[in-house]
Amino acid sequence: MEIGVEEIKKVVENFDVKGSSFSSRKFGNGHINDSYLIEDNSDGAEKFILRKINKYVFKNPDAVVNNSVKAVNHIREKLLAEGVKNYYDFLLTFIQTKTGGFAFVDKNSDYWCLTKFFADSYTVDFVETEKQAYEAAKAFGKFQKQLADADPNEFEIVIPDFHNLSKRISAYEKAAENASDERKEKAAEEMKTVDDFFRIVEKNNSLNESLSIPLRITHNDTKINNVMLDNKTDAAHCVIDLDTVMPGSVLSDFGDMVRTFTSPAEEDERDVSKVKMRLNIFKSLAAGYLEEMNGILTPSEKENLVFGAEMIVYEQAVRFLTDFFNNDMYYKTEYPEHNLVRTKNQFALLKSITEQSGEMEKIVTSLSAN
Ligand code: GN1
Ligand code: MG
Repeated sequence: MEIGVEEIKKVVENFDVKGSSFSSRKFGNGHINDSYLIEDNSDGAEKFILRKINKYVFKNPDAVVNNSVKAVNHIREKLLAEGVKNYYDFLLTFIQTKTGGFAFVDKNSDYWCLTKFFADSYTVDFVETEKQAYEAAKAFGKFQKQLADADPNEFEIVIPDFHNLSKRISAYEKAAENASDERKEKAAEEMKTVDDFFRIVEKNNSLNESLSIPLRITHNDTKINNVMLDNKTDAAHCVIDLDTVMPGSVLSDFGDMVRTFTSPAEEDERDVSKVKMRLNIFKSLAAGYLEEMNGILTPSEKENLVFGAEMIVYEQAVRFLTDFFNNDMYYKTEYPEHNLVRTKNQFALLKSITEQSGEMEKIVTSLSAN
């Protein structure tokens, strides 16, 4: 439901901000939470992002806020120890509410968070240049590196089994059982593709059983549009959207970068002939990421980065298809077949990745040998 400007203003007034006259507009392309760009008109200088946490997706919004703030505090300490005085240029700043705490809870029990907006920066929904891929991947790598010594036990699980592929498959099977015949007929080919790539689920299960991939604090939504890039230099200011920061595996973070950086088209592009894994962009991505994380990753993590890409793109296709069968309860959609279009798009990308996985492996091997 669309929220009026006046209501937004009332929410903002609960935060510890100086101004008294605010304007707002809807912001960003997130599928889950609602975001607004807030401008403080009284002194004109300050801009903020106000976000309402989606209660359907995040059953424990307190955990979302706590994890985000914990991650930011941890990174701030790191930057200060390195002598970075303008740490706020490289880190999200959460604004406190007037009563303390970092979330305002309204009368509908909705949670709202306010963060400072990065001036002179931009986001993209698909990568245009190798430099953008390099910088954004370096930013996500740095984020993982800065949190590498954080204790995973101190972070809460904001969404249980978020990247548990077997459970995603079970949810998909259940949704397919209950789906309308019409939706199932439309998705017949994609249902077959889920089965055709089942080896990914099997490999993932055996990797999990081997316990060779350590649990780390990961971002879990490493989409290209979750990095703020500098207007002038394209260097990354910082990563945003910390809702899903929690214990996880680097394979899924790396995989989600490959998913959202390497295709020249957005994830809901209907013309799947435009969807492909661009090897030059992958190379820049891997270079930026490994520049930060090469010294930290275990051999098994490095060996499985490319598999992480296959796994995440497959998982995302399955998630979109599941939601299509569930009549679009989870992701925001703009038309009835939106989730099916996204599924087809992701499967086209998966095919392109599997065709080039040998080349991708070679790139990772040579970069991680440095
Ligand atoms: C959701 O919030 P947003 O749009 O950045 C989703 C991700 C998916 C992504 C697909 C909490 O991210 O896991 O990869 O859509 N977030 C959640 O674009 O489910
Ligand atoms: Mg998100």
